[in-house]
Amino acid sequence: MHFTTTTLALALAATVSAHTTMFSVWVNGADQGDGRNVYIRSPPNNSPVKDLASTDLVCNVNGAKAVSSFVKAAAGSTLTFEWFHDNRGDDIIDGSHKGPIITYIAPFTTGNGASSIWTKIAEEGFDTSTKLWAVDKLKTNGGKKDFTLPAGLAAGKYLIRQEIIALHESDAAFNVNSVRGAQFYPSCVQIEVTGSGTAVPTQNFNFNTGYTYSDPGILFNLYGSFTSYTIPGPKVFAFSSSAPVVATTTTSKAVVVAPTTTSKAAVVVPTSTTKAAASTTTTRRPASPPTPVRGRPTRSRLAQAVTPTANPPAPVVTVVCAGNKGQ
Ligand SMILES: [Cu+2]
Repeated sequence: MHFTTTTLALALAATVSAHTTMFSVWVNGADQGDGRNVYIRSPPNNSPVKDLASTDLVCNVNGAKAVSSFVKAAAGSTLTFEWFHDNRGDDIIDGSHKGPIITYIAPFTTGNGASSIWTKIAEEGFDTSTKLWAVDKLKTNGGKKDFTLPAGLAAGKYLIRQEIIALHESDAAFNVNSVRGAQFYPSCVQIEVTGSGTAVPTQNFNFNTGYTYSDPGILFNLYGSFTSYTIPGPKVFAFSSSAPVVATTTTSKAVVVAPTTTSKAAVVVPTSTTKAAASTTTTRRPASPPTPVRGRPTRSRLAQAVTPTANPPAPVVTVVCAGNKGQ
């Protein structure tokens, strides 16, 4: 069977049955209701974005279409973003679509967000102890992904962008083979934060320049042997004034850490116990990257150096991700 890129694109566009998209937001366990085109800048369908140069990578196809409402939440709240496949509460996303879930925040803009305004506030990749991906956990959790709004975050309006990256075809880069490549499912939510915090997100990350086709978390062979996964993008940003407040939420961890270094405990604790474990193991990079391979086109030296060992030559594994299979 042979498809041209155009044919495949049309086939995908003709169905709404593929992939995943966001339904609603919960604030401290309270459902804020169907947020599609209300407080979520919902795309017209649940198809992925694969072109790293496209502004759709930031807030998806309707990223520049501001919506009318905002989710109101106090700084320090637990937010839950709820995803679904075709109908709320279904299988959420096809099981083949393994990968990380990453959450970023930016000052509110009515534009598409395609500039250096983003700060990473949460991430979950591959759990080396359980061998589970963030997507596996999302499916067993009914499509719900929790993260904590930084406790010291200054009041005001923001965009929060959560993305699922599906790695079932990411053994080839999209710019080399446009029918494959990592699949990005970005969704942007309009949030109004309340509180007396003063911390502002200042990581200034830009998706179109910060994500590259050679990032080890974007060019990744899911079917090879791997022991860890490097989540793309910057590190989770440390909001200086958030630590003392957040520390009260993770009592068990605090008890363990506190006896040795009480002052450090407050700094270490910001993320939950499980998240801390996940991010430590998944974001580890080699202490000294191997010497970059000569003569290859360069994009990111570090990514290039890591890729050959992390991703041995890909066996051709075809996972159908077309709408006509209901995926
Ligand atoms: Cu899909």
